[in-house]
Amino acid sequence: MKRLNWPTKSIYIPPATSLSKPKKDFVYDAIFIGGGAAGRFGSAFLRAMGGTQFTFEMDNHLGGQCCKHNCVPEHFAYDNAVYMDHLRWFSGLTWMPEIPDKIPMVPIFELFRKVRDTNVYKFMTDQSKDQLGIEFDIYKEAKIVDPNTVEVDGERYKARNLVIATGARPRIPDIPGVHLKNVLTNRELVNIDYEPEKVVVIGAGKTAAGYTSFFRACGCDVTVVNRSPIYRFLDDDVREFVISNMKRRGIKIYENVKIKEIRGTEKVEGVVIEENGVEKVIPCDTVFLGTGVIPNSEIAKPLGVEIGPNNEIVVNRKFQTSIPNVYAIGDVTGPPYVMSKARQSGMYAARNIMGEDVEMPNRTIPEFMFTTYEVTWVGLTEKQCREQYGDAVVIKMPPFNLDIGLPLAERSMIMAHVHPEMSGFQKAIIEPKSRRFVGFWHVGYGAKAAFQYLAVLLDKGLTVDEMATFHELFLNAEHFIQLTRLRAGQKNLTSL
Ligand code: KPC
Repeated sequence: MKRLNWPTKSIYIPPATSLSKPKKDFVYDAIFIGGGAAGRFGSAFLRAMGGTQFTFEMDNHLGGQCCKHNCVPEHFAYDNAVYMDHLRWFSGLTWMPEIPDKIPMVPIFELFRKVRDTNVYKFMTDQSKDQLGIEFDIYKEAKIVDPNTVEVDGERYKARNLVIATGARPRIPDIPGVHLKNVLTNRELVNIDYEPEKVVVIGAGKTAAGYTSFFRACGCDVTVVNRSPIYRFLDDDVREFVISNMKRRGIKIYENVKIKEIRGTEKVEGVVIEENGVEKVIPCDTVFLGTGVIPNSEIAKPLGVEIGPNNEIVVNRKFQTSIPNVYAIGDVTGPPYVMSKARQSGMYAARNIMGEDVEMPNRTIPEFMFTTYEVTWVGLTEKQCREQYGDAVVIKMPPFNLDIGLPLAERSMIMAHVHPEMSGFQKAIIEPKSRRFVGFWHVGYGAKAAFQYLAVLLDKGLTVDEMATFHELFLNAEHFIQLTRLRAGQKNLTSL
């Protein structure tokens, strides 16, 4: 089975002294297959509890796809996109320089790779070995022999438990032409060696959203095509702000279209779509596939573990598979494909392996995606609140169609003074009878971290009366505290 089929141009090889040799004639508490976020955190937690482990990693580093071509470059591209976007809107204003129409992206990804291939991979090695005491080896493809045995380089190794942490890969849609040159997923994008001019983005998941805005900020002509309405998971008001601001920046969007073909001879030349029965060719030199991921569960199939409809290994909340002593953690277990689940699943597998009887609690998960704004949310939409509770009170900023630069704080101050209607948007959803918050939404800059804690407060039943007593760090990116205080005096809450 070939899993490591993405371009590997990394220059980093950990020093031999960082790597361990697995012991034969020894029974580990656990052998981890895969040292990404899930495998690395699981290994570290198990070691912290006094367990013995060995982790086999196929790639040249621990830390997985996050630092290689997923979350870190996505954040790096987003950060570049915000700078570029803002400088475009402010070009020539006060002290701001004039910005060229086209900004090359190859040097941006070169800089990312340079730091990744040295500092980031080195940190993953050094922390894992020196601070966490993880025993691991790289470039090692493990084969599962039975629930207690793996085979690597022709040798067999034993453990009381097996932990499968093999991640997921981009889902490649079944569209003619999908294998043409310059049809990219996020894996190929970080190694790009040419400058795209016209990009068609297929799909509208979170990765696609971030890169769509990045391509546009670089000055590319960008079109999004999707089989259904995009970003339906967002609250309606938030969705409207996000999409109208993508369009304001010149991004073209085709929703509810059939994607019939990616056309080209050697390289991609266009995407053929069908809209309301009419065929249309969108010329382009690059296609970005943002069509989701598929778990790498193939390694476990010979064991006979239960596999779900999306190729995921089915697990319970202890991350046990259908086979005793075989655990699966992280993206290989299917959605949600989020870091917090990857890392926590490793922790819960380790705790159960070490004799505890614990399940991962069912907490509300905060989420985010990038456009040229940071879009962050937790809990219900206004519509879901009305469906679930029959009513909803909302606190919004700006509260109606007013061109006012609110919310504003660091990073949105200049926008608020130059293009106030573009500074951002936020919304809190309250169930009025209990006065409890059920959802928080924010589009802007710098509010993401707060949502990690808002999620916990929301699960604990945070009320408007409690939030009114919080201390805001004015000017705060999200104005939830002070806006709530403007309403908490009401016996019968009304929207703001
Ligand atoms: C630089 C960085 O921390 C991103 S990669 C994280 C991988 S891991 O710590 O194993 O979750």
